[in-house]
Amino acid sequence: MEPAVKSGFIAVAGRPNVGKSTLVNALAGRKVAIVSDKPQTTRRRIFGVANGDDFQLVLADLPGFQRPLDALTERMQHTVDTAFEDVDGVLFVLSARERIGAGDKFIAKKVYSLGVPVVIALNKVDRLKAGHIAQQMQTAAQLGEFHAIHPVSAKTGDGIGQLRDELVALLSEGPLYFPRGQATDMSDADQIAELIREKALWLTKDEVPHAISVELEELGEKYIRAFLLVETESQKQILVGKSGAMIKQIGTRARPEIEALLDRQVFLELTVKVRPRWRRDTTQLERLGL
Ligand SMILES: Nc1nc2c(ncn2[C@@H]2O[C@H](COP(=O)(O)OP(=O)(O)OP(=O)(O)O)[C@@H](O)[C@H]2O)c(=O)[nH]1
Ligand SMILES: [Mg+2]
Repeated sequence: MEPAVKSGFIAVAGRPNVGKSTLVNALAGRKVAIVSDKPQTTRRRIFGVANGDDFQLVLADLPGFQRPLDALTERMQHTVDTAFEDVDGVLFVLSARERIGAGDKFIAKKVYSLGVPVVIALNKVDRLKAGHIAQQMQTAAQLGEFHAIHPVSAKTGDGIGQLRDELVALLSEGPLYFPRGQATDMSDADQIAELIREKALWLTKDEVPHAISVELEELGEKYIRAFLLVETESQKQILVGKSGAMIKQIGTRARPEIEALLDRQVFLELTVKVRPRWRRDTTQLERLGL
């Protein structure tokens, strides 16, 4: 018989770009969620699983809280709102590098009203002066009745072990929700599409990153074909690049990670396509799993 484990779900909340996905990856000990320097990288809920000998901590990585602008961001915010049902706690992520302000207060109002313990991760403390960190800790503490507060760096791994222990302590005895060794609920196809999108996000700027979506067309033993969807012809030109340089660069960066995920060599074929207004079109969004 399997020995008893402590298990449960923790929702990860915070403003866009504070490092929620980086933190989920650090806690899970594996890259499950894509990360970029652009806000609104995460578009739907992703489970990242941290497995220990006697625990299974399931983290729900979420889009950042935001004011909806179109059908896509509306659905992203809906995902966030519904993700708070039936969790054992909330990991409220703040960036120590930014002013803790109105956006964080708005989120605090929501998470402190759920009736579950709220653990604050004050992230991005790497290379910050101790005095500044202490000040930010104080401001963070004033946001509500927190259960615990941890200064961490998801990037360097500083404080991650203690934070994991803190979250595991919130769980009670329960079943294994995922087989041991499985770190996410995402299919290979979804992870591949996300990895391609991640590389495209890092290489583009302004409005372009927000207009990109990736659709996997073929996932074969050898060949992987994917479409990068954008909304306009000019975005397409940017993504293709001069003589195809940009799309080639995206492929070159994505392929090694895809090969590591699948544990085999593949040919990756990427095509950029214009799909006008896909962010406003619910049929398109559903097709893209958003
Ligand atoms: N210096 C530093 N940068 C970090 C740290 N954690 C995350 N970042 C950076 O912050 C940026 C955003 O990281 P993400 O993990 O994508 O942030 P997110 O909160 O998931 O963002 P959304 O999904 O857009 O809401 C990236 O450039 C990360 O490399 C950290 O501990 N220290
Ligand atoms: Mg994210």
